[in-house]
Amino acid sequence: MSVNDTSKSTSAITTPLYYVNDVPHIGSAYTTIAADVVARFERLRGKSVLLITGTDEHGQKIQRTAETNGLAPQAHCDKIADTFNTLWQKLNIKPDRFIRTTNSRHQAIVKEFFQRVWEKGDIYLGQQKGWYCVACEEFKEERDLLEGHRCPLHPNKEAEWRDEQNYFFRLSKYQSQLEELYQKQPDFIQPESRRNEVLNFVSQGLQDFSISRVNLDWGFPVPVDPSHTIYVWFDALVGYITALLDPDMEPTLENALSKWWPINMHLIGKDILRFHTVYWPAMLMSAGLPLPGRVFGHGFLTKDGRKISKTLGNTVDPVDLVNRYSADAIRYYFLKEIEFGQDGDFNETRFINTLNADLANDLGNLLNRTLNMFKKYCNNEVPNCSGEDIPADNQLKAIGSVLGDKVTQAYESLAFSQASEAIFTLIRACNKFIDEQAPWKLYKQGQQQAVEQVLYAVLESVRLAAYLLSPIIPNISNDIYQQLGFSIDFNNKSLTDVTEPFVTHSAWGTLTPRQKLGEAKPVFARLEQPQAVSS
Ligand code: ME8
Repeated sequence: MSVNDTSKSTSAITTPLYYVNDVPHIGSAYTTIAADVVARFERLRGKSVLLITGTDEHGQKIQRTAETNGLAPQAHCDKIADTFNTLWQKLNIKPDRFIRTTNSRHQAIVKEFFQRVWEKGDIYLGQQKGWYCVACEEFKEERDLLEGHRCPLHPNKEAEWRDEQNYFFRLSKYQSQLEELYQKQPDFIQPESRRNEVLNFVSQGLQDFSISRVNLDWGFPVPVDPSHTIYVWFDALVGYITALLDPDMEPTLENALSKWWPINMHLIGKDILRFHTVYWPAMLMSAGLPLPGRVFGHGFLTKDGRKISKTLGNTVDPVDLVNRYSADAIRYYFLKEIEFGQDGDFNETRFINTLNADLANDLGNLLNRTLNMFKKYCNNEVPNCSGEDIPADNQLKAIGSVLGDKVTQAYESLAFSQASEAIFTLIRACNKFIDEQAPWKLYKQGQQQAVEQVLYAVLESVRLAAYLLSPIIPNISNDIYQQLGFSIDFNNKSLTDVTEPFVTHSAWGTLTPRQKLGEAKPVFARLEQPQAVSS
């Protein structure tokens, strides 16, 4: 089952549950914006959507960070979890569930899940010897480490040698079932390059992995042996199930799975692909549960072409960005400028240039000049015509008539950049069309019907663009829709196909004849390049 399976009217989408070792950074914002856009698009189409995000709060990394900050682990987690919630609000991200893995309801679900896997005979006590990267919370193969046993993902940190008794999960038992899954459901792992990466990893042979730790307090006790704590990843992945519980439900596995399972899509970065496409499906197979629809592993962001890292001192603070610009600006830049799935770069000069070119000039100015012409030539109202009255060879009608389907397909495959590009092709065609048709000349020549048809075609195209862009830039779309005389609120989660049908609004020719138009107001103010930033 995938997110584009239209036969299923409910859809659960997840982001990773982020570690609370630090406040959110631009990477966590990136994934969560993308997930919010998918959720908004699904809602626009009339689906019931559950957008899940949250925080991963156990493990050695968090315990050590709390100690360094002189706080009790729970107090530390509470403080950082709040900063995630605040950022999502600022970015106009509307999660339905915010799961925190230190929640006692989650403990009940983890316990039951563990028990199922235990009863299946897939957990055993063994000796774990190896190099552990605390930052990844993962044992590493010696061959995968850099000189000095440093982890390639955290080169400034040395992996630690461990030799201890742990409980293990029989991952190796699921090798062939996993391979069968990847063959039978080729879109389970996306994009294709990530799928190949996983196939290659699995074909080298899977090894059992340890799912408990000793000498670590900050975690849930292993139900069958409280001298061990459950490995943070085993606990966190099950968080996706806990998140499905309605607030008034008893925390049982049966309840959690009753409404939204299986999850349609896990949206993650490429760094945690194995956990989601190998470990997690094997754990679910062991627990006898259906598998999620798909896992999409997007690329990594860099800043000015360099890895974002605290050590390099080039982190991008999403709170600062949203305070200086706006939620829509940030949402638009990251989804338009970076092909989702590929690595991408943040550069402030390009950020400003893109926003000015697309949102201030092409879209904002177009709306403004069009509404001004309506005021001058059409009594500030939509003419008494419909899309059908516009000749079929009108180029805007030709582009606009196929745009809904094109953009739908792009959103379904998470090709946000393609979706935006297709929409802006129409916007740019509008600007050209006005210049070519020169409605001011037609007006002077007394060709009122021709003026009305030109302006109708342009305004309708702007409307369609605003509608299709609404998952990405909901506030700007709201402003545009308002100026066109509609009362839709794209931030309202209960937009349904009954009250505001997607089929009507995503088609070209929906403007209401004789609708009074609003006052033309700028929808996106031009941005100035900050002095200190160089390209
Ligand atoms: O891995 N570019 O949490 P985490 C793009 N707790 N995305 C980035 C990024 C970057 N430079 N850096 C991080 C964990 N991300 C676990 C998850 S899930 C049950 C447990 C994003 O806080 C990206 O989505 O380290 C990546 O997968 C995630 O943050 C890692 O978040």
